[in-house]
Amino acid sequence: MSKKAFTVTAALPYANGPLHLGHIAGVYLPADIFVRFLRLRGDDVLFICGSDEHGAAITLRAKKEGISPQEIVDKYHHLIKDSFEQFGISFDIYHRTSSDLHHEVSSEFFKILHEKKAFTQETSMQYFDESFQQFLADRYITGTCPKCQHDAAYGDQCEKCGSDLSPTDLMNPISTLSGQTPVLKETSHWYLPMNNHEDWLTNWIQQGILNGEYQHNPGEWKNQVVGQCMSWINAGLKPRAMTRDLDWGVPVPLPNAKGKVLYVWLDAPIGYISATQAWAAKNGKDWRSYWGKAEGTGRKLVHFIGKDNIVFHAIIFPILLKAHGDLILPDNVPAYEFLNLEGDKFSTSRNWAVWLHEYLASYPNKIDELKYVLTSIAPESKDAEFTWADFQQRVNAELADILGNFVNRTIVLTHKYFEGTVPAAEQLHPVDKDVLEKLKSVEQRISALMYAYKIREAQQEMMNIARIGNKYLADEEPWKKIKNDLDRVATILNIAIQITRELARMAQLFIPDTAAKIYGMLGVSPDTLLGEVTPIPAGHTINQPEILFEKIMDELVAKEKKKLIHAAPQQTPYPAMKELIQFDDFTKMDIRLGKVLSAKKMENADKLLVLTVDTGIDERTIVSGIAQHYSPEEICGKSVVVLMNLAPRKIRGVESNGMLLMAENHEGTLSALISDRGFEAGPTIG
Ligand code: B3M
Ligand code: ZN
Repeated sequence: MSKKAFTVTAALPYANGPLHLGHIAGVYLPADIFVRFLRLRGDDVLFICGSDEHGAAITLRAKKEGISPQEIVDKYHHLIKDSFEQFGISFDIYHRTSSDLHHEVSSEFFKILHEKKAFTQETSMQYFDESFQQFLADRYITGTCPKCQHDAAYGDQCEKCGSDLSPTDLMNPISTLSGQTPVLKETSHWYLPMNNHEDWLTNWIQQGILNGEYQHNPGEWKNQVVGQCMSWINAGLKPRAMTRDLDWGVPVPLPNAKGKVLYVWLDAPIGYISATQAWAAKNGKDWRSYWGKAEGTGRKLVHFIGKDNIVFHAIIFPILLKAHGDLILPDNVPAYEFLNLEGDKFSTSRNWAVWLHEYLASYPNKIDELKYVLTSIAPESKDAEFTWADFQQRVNAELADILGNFVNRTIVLTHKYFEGTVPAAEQLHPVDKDVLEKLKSVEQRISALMYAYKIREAQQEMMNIARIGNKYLADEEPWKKIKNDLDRVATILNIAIQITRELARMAQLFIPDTAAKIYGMLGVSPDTLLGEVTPIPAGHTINQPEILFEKIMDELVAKEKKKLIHAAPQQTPYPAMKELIQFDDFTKMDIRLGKVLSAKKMENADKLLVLTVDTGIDERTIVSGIAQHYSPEEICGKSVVVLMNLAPRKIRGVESNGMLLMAENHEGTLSALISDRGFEAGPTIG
């Protein structure tokens, strides 16, 4: 495949607080995986990020902490930068918008647009806080949204309905500085007449056409991105003020603009360009080959962002880039939905979050575990949920039991039967050839999924290599054949070694530390993704096995859930209600009172009991994960609530028909539900 060229940006995090897992899952981790993929394929890629250090988010935090905005951004810029580095997000540069270089670049950018008459200067009455002697825009003013009546809309956007607002659109406006009702006062600003750009934007977003030429494939854009842009355009874009009456930000580089700065959403995206210039200067490169229309022909600009940043990256910044005239526009804006936490939204103000720097401090050796889980649940097309129980389940049942187990068996058996020397593959059986063919198709699927930004599915394809390996060993049973067919065992383990290496090759995208460990065990250097690799030859000596993933214990889950709840005291310890369902949805469930007739522990399973339950219409076997809460003796004879019509499923080889419903309190303790009228088995619950 021909080499491609990319400039990849990740949204500049506001330097007003630490990063939490929602930021990571929804922007930075997918961007990093995408860039690792491009680098391994030999594509020319530059990965840009930095701290967004202007805007109300910063100054309001500074006021709250009683320190200067510069002290706020210095504190959080370094915390964020260090967290990214420790977590292994491999930016080429992590810059910052309070830097002199950024001020120069964004001022120059403004002057170019001003000289091209891209702005209109308008005088208007704007809200002013008399006690703070400050004009109010963006987060400095709040009020009722005229579109959806949300009573906490901001001066630039309503977070509830996503509407684009101006401060004077708000009903019952209140200053977020003083809490008082503001007055109207005259001021002048430079506006971007976005309404003049609707036609070309519509063509560009819907057809991929720019200046009459095909610029990108609109079919590659996510539906929710195109949908949000078109709803903004169809609602009629309005002129937007690109300057503010503030003292913190990039000063407007015009003589008659004292006390005015660039709007943060004008200067922040230019931060991608100033970061590129900083990197290029340091590396003797020409920054224009990463942004220039002439110099960067064929280069794809990709912005990884959260869905609340779509309008700024797919409408406002493209208008600015086009108005500038010499710069490329984005080829794609793969915006992510939101990640929620334990049934509620991440919230900095309510401290309902898992902070990345705290996770790294507690679990410095569990970075790939977090990367794998966050990619497994990535909110690519709809909001998703992080729970510590799911984290434990995926690490233990997928990473440890599938991936770790396969690699360990292959390495251990090669040592056991061949003293750690890769044996020769003698006569290949059809099953061997089939496995090797399957491996080739996995790489092709991963590449196609990655170029389509389907990173979660791509990771599942990587895991399928481990599943193929486990099935191959389980079917071929070298531990049995070793008794009388050494040649066959040699072939099986040679193939298993090649599968292990392919697993490492693909794992480099998603769990790079683990990939490095597997390459270390194999004793070979890491591969690229450039075409086929030569098999590890017979006679090669491998190294000793090492455990790739420690199991996550219940104690860790309990500790983190308790920490979360105590960190947000005003929180009820119980998750928020799930989304509403219709009555018809409920009537599909058949729930009845049952009685446990017998109970026994499931062999080799510390959490499972196998129950025989009288349901009033039958006696059935139900496998239930309550062994750590009830002994067989305790649960036997108890009346329980049974979800009858759950599709049967095999659990550790035992068919379970239905599910026991239990109450779980915030400390994870379970309680059976019993009738207060002493009903026997059979009554339906509805
Ligand atoms: N600082 C992130 C946010 O809205 C914002 C992104 C800027 S990217 C140029 O949370
Ligand atoms: Zn609204």
